[in-house]
Formats: sequence, structure tokens, C-alpha cells
Amino acid sequence: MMSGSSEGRFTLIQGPEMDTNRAFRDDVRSGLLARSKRMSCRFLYDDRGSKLFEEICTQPEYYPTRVEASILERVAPKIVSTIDAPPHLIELGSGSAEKTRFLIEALIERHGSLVFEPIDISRAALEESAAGLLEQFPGLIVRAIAAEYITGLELLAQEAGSSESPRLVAWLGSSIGNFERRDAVTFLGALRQSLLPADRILLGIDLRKDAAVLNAAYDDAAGTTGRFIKNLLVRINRELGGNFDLECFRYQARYDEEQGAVEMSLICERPCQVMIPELGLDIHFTAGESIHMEDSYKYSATEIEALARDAGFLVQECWEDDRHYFREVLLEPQPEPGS
Ligand code: AVI
Repeated sequence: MMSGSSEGRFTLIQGPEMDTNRAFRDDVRSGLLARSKRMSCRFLYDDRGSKLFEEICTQPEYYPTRVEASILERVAPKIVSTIDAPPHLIELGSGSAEKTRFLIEALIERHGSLVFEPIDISRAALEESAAGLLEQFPGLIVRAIAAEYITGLELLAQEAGSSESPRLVAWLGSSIGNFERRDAVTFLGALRQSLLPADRILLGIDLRKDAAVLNAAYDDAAGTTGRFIKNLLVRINRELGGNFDLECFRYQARYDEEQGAVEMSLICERPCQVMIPELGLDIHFTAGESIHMEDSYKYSATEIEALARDAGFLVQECWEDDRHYFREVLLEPQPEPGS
């Protein structure tokens, strides 16, 4: 619920509803029938999964959230000073918009007012975070878009012609790290298509670092990350009538230095049979067999340059923390070759 003082400053654009149930069923079926079993990490975020992810962000070992917040707190005024005209601020996958506050504050300080357009699949998360932001910032207008990233991007593309303001698109939290490297280029390239020359992307990206730091960050002592990953089996049991015995599976996170990725898996500890009646599946797991659940890719400075270039951007400026754990990268769209 918006309070009286926020009235008229909030609108929500509902994108086409995704058939998540269908996509989930297809993904579980193909993932469990594959020679190397795997699941897609996009299904980790049901209500409980989203809460568990928030809990991960507060674990002492999981540095990315805190480090990125500290960078943004320090450099937000510098970031916003790189854009002359008052921009609209767009955020992809905004969730609670906790770190975005620093950008919002700096933009309002500089220009007096701001249009903020968060894109998130969760309508509830958008409404909740907007209520807090509108109360805190009287100069703020929120136009929330409830949609998947890609659909939200298409809605943005349709708007591109109608707005005179440049857009600053924030994609924080190193969410790009959950894409395979090639898919990250494809996704950023698609984003590039919906931008005009004066627009910028602010990309928060986790850097390659010591394996011990990464292994601890993705296998916290309190076991929160393990619960978050195992929650996908809970979801299969609840939504598809499965009978996964959680005790049979052990969570494992392992940083592969060569790939530059933390691989998160569930390892079957003893032979077991899993039935998923809604999918007509009866699957055998051997002892030691794994289900690949998620990857979190880390980037070097050279890899960031290549990612930007291959997706049609130039790195305009970067900001890091003292330990070089995390980087904010400002990307400038480059003209298409031949245009
Ligand atoms: C959302 N994403 C950037 C997180 C990450 O760090 O890769 C997801 C995560 N999975 C386990 N811990 C955090």
C-alpha cells in the first residue's frame, strides 16, 4: 500500500504473465533426463528461495552484497556526474533496491527529482520496495515494470523513442555471473539493442579472486547457501509431487580456477529412486552422482573488457573496493559497425 504522500508517484506496468509453471516442468524434465543431471538456477527464486537469498546476502562469508554497497555508497556521486542531462534510472532485477538507494540519492541530490523504472518479475517485491523509496525520497517518481528481464527490455525498447532523457540502466549484484560467459555476451548484446547513444549501463560484477574466499562465500558456515540450493528440490516436491529425500543429497560448492566459476551442485550420497508423478518420471540416482545447480562466473579486468567489446560496448569508467573484490563498470554503447 502506498501512503498518502506517495500518491500519484507510483505506477506499475504489468508485462505479459510468463507461464512459469510450464517452463519449470520442461526444465526439470530435460535436466533430470540429461546424461549429466542439471537444473536451471532461474527457478531457485520462489518465495522461500528469495528469502533464503536475502539471508545469504547477510552471511559474513558472502562479501559481494556488502562490498558492492560500500563501493556505491562511496562513488555514487561520481557515477551520476558522468551523465550530463538528468537521466531516468532503470534497474534490472531490482528486488529490494537496497543498493540502488545510493544512486537514487545521488541523482536526486544533483537534479532535484528522478524517474526510477525498476524491472522485476515479482510484483510484490516492486510494490514493497517502491513504498519505502517513495517515502524516503519526495522527489522520486517510480514506474515499475513487472516482467522478466527480456520482456522488460522490450518494453524499454518501445519507450526509447518517447523519452528525451538518457537512461542509466543499473544491473547490480553480479547477476551477470550466473550466465555462461557466451550467454552473458548475448544478453548484454540484446540490452545494447534497446539503448540509445546517450544511455549507459552500470554493471556490478564480481572479480576473480583467491579460491578460499570464493569457496567460503558459496558454502557459508551457517549452511544458508546449501538450504537455498536444496530448496529447488523442495519446490519440485511441492509443485510437481516429487519425493526427493533431502537427506540423500549433500550441497557442494567448488571454485574452478580455470573456468573462473564457482560450481554449485547437489551430490547424491547413496543410491536412491526419485518419483515425480506430475512429470511421469521415475529416476535412479547412483551414489556420488551430482546434479549441477548453478554457476557463478567471476571476471578479470581483461575478461570485462572483452565482454563489453563483444556485446557492443566500451568501458567508460570503473570503480572498485580496496581489496579488488568487486567492480562497478560504466558501459557506453558503441555504434553498430557500418552504421
Ligand atoms: C544472484 N547471484 C549473483 C548470486 C551469486 O553470487 O552468484 C546467487 C548465489 N548463489 C549462491 N549464493 C549466491
